[in-house]
Amino acid sequence: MSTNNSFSGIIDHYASRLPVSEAMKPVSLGEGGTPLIKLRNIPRLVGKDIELYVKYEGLNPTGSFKDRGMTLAVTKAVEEGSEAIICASTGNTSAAAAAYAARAGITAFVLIPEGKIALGKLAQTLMYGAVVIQIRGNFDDGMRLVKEVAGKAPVTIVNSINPYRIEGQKTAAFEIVDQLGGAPDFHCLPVGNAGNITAYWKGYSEYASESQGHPSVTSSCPIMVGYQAAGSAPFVIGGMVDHPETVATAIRIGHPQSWDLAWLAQKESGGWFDKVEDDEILRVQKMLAENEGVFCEPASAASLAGALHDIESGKIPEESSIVCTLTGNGLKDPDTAIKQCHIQPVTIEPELDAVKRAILDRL
Ligand code: AN7
Repeated sequence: MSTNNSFSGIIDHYASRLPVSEAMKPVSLGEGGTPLIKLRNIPRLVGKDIELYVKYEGLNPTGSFKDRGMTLAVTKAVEEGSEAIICASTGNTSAAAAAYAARAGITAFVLIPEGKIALGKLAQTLMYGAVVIQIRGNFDDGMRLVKEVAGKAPVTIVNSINPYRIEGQKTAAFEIVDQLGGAPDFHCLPVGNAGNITAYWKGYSEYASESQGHPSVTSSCPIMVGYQAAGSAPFVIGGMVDHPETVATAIRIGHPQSWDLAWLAQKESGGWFDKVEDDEILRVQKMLAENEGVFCEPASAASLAGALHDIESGKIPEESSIVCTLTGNGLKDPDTAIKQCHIQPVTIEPELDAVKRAILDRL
């Protein structure tokens, strides 16, 4: 789904800032280089003087931000001689793992919670030819099993506990600073395992420390804000959740893997975690599509839904610049999208009069 053909992938583009060698052969699908879209209509609708941007990660090759980390994790796995990778996933990691494994000519094993991943993600993962293992349990069960099995079999884990995933994903923060000419005041993200908020914080921090002593580059760090679905909100509750639930299946995670690092990002940046109800997530997903022409999946809308709530309350003050990461493409989850569209298509006979009536009825 990438739109930027001149961008040759994050390893080539950011080699000097990544743990890579000259000799390395990137396993790439041209990930990264995603648009940062300034919202025009929503700030007006909410009546606030804010600069609000979305980083549209749904335009990566497999339709989510996971590609940034997966290109590096799979490149390294291949370099180290691995012939198979494994992950637990709520859907997007499995799609990315499957695609990059296909590209590298190695095998991907993915553990997914039965019946709880969006249709598009399942379709992708099967098409790319991964070995799909559905478990009668949730993501957290899958993650526990992956860790256990990886100790006993010759497979490389490519969940975000693999440090190369975080290294690859930090490049999104570099892009935002380059696109805006500096860091935003606030950066809002949906949080599941908390790998991504950890990665962004690493990216912003590295860029900011590099620009010290270079007066021409003004880069500081944003305040990091993480939003969770109300039924899967361990960072808000302050402890693990054993039976997470949410319509945003991508972030249906109760035992986050990057627990300590995410708290560090929150503390160091002066940010916070909050939760968003499912109906609010869906309302904002539709609002964004309808008013800006940007279609993201439900989990991604949690970032904007949370931000709008905090803008409304004044916790995020007027005149702030805010970036919300839209982590995945709306096409990933067609079932949830169609279910919430109250205006369904009309069906008519293939005749001019019938078309005219259908149009006039709606003007
Ligand atoms: C669209 O695919 O964990 O806080 O297994 O797919 O870094 O976990 C997905 C996570 C946000 C949360 N938005 O990111 C998986 C998986 C979307 C996602 C998250 C995910 P993290």
